[in-house]
Amino acid sequence: STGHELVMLNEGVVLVTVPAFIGCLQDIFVNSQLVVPEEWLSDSAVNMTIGCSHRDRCQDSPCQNRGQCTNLWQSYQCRCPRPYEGQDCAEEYETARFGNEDSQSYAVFTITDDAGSDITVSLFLRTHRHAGLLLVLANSTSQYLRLWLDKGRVRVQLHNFETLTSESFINDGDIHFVSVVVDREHLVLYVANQKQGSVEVRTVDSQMGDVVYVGGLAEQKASSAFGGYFKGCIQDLRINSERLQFFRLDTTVTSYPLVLMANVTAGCAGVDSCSRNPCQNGGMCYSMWDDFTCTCPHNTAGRRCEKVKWCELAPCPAKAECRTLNQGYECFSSATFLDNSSVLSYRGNGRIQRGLASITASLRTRKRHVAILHAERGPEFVTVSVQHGLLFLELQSGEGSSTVSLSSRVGVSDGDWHSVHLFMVTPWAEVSRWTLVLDEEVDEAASSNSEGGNLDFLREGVDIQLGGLGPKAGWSLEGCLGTVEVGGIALPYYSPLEVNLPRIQEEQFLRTSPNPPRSGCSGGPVCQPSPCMNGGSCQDLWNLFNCSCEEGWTARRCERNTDTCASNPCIHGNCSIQGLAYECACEFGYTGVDCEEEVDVCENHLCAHGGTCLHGVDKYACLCAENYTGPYCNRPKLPVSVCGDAARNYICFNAGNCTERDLSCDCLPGFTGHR
Ligand SMILES: *[C@@H]1O[C@H](CO)[C@@H](O)[C@H](O)[C@H]1NC(C)=O
Ligand SMILES: *[C@@H]1O[C@H](CO)[C@@H](O)[C@H](O)[C@H]1NC(C)=O
Ligand SMILES: *[C@@H]1O[C@H](CO)[C@@H](O)[C@H](O)[C@H]1NC(C)=O
Ligand SMILES: *[C@@H]1O[C@H](CO)[C@@H](O)[C@H](O)[C@H]1NC(C)=O
Ligand SMILES: *[C@@H]1O[C@H](CO)[C@@H](O)[C@H](O)[C@H]1NC(C)=O
Ligand SMILES: *[C@@H]1O[C@H](CO)[C@@H](O)[C@H](O)[C@H]1NC(C)=O
Ligand SMILES: *[C@@H]1O[C@H](CO)[C@@H](O)[C@H](O)[C@H]1NC(C)=O
Ligand SMILES: CC(=O)N[C@H]1CO[C@H](CO)[C@@H](O)[C@@H]1O
Repeated sequence: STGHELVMLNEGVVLVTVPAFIGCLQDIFVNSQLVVPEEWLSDSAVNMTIGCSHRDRCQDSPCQNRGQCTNLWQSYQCRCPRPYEGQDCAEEYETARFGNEDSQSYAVFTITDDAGSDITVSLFLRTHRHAGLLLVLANSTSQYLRLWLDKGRVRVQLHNFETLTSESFINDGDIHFVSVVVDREHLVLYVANQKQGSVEVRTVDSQMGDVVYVGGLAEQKASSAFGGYFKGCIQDLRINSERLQFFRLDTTVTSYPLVLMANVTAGCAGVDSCSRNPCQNGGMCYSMWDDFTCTCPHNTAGRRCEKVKWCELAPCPAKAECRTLNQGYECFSSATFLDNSSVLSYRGNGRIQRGLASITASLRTRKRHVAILHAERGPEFVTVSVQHGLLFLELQSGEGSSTVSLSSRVGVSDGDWHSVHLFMVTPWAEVSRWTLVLDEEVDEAASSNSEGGNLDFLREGVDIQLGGLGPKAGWSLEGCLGTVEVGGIALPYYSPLEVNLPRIQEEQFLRTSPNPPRSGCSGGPVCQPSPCMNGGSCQDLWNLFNCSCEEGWTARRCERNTDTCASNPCIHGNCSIQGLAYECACEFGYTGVDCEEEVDVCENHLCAHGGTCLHGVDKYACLCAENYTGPYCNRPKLPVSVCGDAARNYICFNAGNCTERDLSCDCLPGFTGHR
C-alpha cells in the first residue's frame, strides 16, 4: 500500500521502507515450517495481537476543525486545513495583532534558503482598514515584492512595476485568506482561492539572507507610501512551505526565523473601540470587531461625526454666503465703502499658527487711487492699492529683503467686480517672488522682479486697515470689497453678535474698528439730487451717473442747448441752426454775430460824381452835384431849353427842343413826355 516501496533484487524481494506492516497475517510458512503465531508472541513480538479484529480509527472523527482523517488501522492521521496544526488539528497558529492601540507595529523575518524564482506567499488577514502595508520581500538592493491594502483591496507589486489588485474588498472585518503565487513568468493573486488576476512578470530571485517585513517597514515614512502601518490581524503566514511564526508554536515544521518584532501582540480580540467615545458632536458609537461606526446626528458628517455641516445650520445673515471651513465656518459677503469713515481695522486673535503668504480680495470701484489693505509694523509693511487705475502690491517683509512692487497690467477702476489673488510663489521659502493673478486670468499673471518675505508679521498685534489708510489719512475707497482673506483666513464683516453660531476656528482675524461696515454692495447716491439740468433724467450706473437729456439739450449734465435759435439770438436778422451753433442773417442796416450793430447807411454809399450821401431811416439818398442826376447821380444832366415869353413860357428837359410855335417839346431819342 502507499508508503511501502519494494525493490527487486536478483536474489528475491527486499522490503526497503521503514514503516512497519499494518494488517493481519495468517498461515505463514518459513522453510516449510508453519510459524505458529503463539511463538511470535514470545520475547521478540512487539505490538502484535492474536486474531484479526479491526476498527476504523477515523470513526470517532478525531480530527478537529475540519481536518481530513486517514485511517491507519492502528492509528489515524489528520490532514489539517490552515491555520490548524497538530495531531488532531486542535492547535491553531497564534494570530498576530498589528496596530493595537494604534501603535506602529511590524515584524521582520530572514529567509534562510534560496527560494529562487518560485515564491508563494499566503496568509489569513482580518482588518477594517482600507490601507496599510502587509508584507515586503527585500534584498539589499530592492524591495522585489510588496503586498499592501489600497482602498480596501489587496495589491501586490513585483519589481516595483508589475501590479495586481484584487477585485474583492477585504476590509470588512472578516477573515480572508490571501495568496500570491509567483513563478518564472507569472504573478497570480488569489483571495480565498479565487483568482483575482494574473500578469506576466520578469523572473524574481529570492535568496538566502533576504528579509521579509510584515505589517510595516522600520521607517515610518517608507511605510506611509503604502498606506502606513497595517492595522488588523495576520495568521499563519507562509512563504512557500516555510512558516513565519510570530509566536513559536510548532517546532517540527520549518520556519524562517523572526528577527525583530515591534508592537505586535498575540491574539485578535476585538477592542471595544467605543470605550474611548470616538464619536464627536453627539454621534452614537457602535462597536464592531476592532472598529466602530458612528451614527452622526443631523448636520454632522465624517467617520467620527467630526465635520459639522455648519452651513446647514444657517449661521450667516441672509445676504452672506456661508462656507464650511476645516474648522468651523465663515460668512462671506461684500461691504460698501463710501469715504474715509468707512475704513475698517482688524487684528489677529493671537492663535494664528499658519504661514501667511497670500491675500485674496474682490474689488469694485471707479476711483483711480485708493488703498484696499494696509498694515505696517516697524520697517515691515504691506499695501494693496489702486494707483492710476492699476492694482498695486507694495511689500516690505523679511530681513534685508528689498521692497516688492507689483502691478496689474490692466485697469481695475471701471466699476466692475475684479478678483485679486496675490501670493508668494514659494511660500515655504524665506523670501520669494510674489505673483498677482487678476480675475483668475492665470495666463496674464504678473510676478515681481524682487523677492519678499511672507506676511507672518500680521499674525498678531498689527492693525490691518481695510478700505483706506485709516480714518485720518485719506486714500479712502469708494466702492465695494468682497471678503478679504489673508493666508486663507477671512477678515470677516460680521461681528460675533451678527452671526447665529460661534466661530470655532482657532485662527481668526477680529475687527477692532467700532463701526460695522455697510453690508452689501451699493453705489453712492449719485442721482440724489439729480445732477442733470434742464429736465434731463438721471441714470445710476453705480457710482457713475448718466443724464438722458430733454430734446434740445446736451452735454454730461444736459447743460448745453442744441436748439441754438430757440432764444432768438439774432436781434435784427433771421436765425439759422448750424450744428451746435447758429448764424444770423442780418436785416439791411445791421451787422454783428447777433445783428446787434447798426450799420452806417452812408458807408460804402453809391452816390457817384461827388454826390453827397444823405442818412435816412434805413437807407440813404444821394444829393447830386451840378450837371448830374439819378438816384446815385450817375447820369449826366442834359441841358434844358426854354421858349415863349415871360407870360407864356415852356421848358423842355433833357436836351429837348422847345418849339415857339405851339409851345411843345421835341424829345431826344430815348425820352418822351410833354416836357
Ligand atoms: C509499539 O507501538 C507503539 C505505539 O504505536 C510505538 O510507540 C512503539 O514504538 C512500538 N514498539 C516497537 C518496538 O516498534
Ligand atoms: C510602537 O508604537 C508606538 C506608537 O505608535 C511607537 O511610538 C513606537 O515607536 C513603536 N515601537 C517600535 C519599536 O517601533
Ligand atoms: C535583489 O532582487 C532582485 C529581484 O529579484 C534581483 O534582480 C537582484 O539581483 C537582487 N539583488 C541582490 C543583491 O541579491
Ligand atoms: C476724511 O473725510 C472727511 C469728510 O469727507 C474730510 O473732511 C476729511 O478731510 C477727510 N480726511 C482726509 C485725510 O482726507
Ligand atoms: C447714457 O445716456 C445716453 C442717453 O440716454 C445713452 O445713449 C447712453 O448709452 C448712456 N450711457 C450708458 C453708459 O448707459
Ligand atoms: C427774413 O425772413 C423773412 C421771412 O422768411 C424774409 O421775408 C426776409 O427777407 C428775411 N430777411 C433777411 C434779412 O433775410
Ligand atoms: C433842335 O434844334 C437844333 C438847331 O436848330 C437842331 O440841330 C436839333 O436837331 C434840334 N433837336 C431836335 C430834337 O429836334
Ligand atoms: C460845374 C460844371 O461843370 N458846370 C457846367 C455845367 O454845364 C454848363 C453848360 O454846359 C457849363 O457851362 C458849366 O460850367
